[in-house]
Amino acid sequence: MSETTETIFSKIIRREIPANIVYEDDLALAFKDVNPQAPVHILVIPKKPIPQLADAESSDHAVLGHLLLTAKRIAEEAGLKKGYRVVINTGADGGQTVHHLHLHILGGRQMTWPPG
Ligand code: DGP
Repeated sequence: MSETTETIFSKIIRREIPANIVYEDDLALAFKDVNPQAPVHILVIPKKPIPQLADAESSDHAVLGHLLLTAKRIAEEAGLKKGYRVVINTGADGGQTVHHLHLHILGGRQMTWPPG
């Protein structure tokens, strides 16, 4: 398991830095990405500081399922009726820059494949 470190997302959870928060419950927080790559770009994070998907454990199955269902709910609330993409960048090759697990919800435009 990679080392658990303090990240900017921990500070957002604790309201130490501002973010445009769109959803919160006991397990998860969702807020608009500061550098949006689509008309809708929202991040969903667990409050538990799991650094990356590769560090998730069997005991995290409930929170991982909750993150996906939360992403679905937020996409519905954002009006993404035509579809959307959910992305988890993991580790260096995955392009992860913030080492606190997060799901990107991207929508409001046609996505392309393959991703970069
Ligand atoms: P990733 O490359 O998958 O680790 O994505 C990290 C995302 O986090 C990136 O799209 C930009 C976003 N981000 C980084 N710092 C902040 C911040 O301080 N506030 C918000 N709202 N988003 C941030």
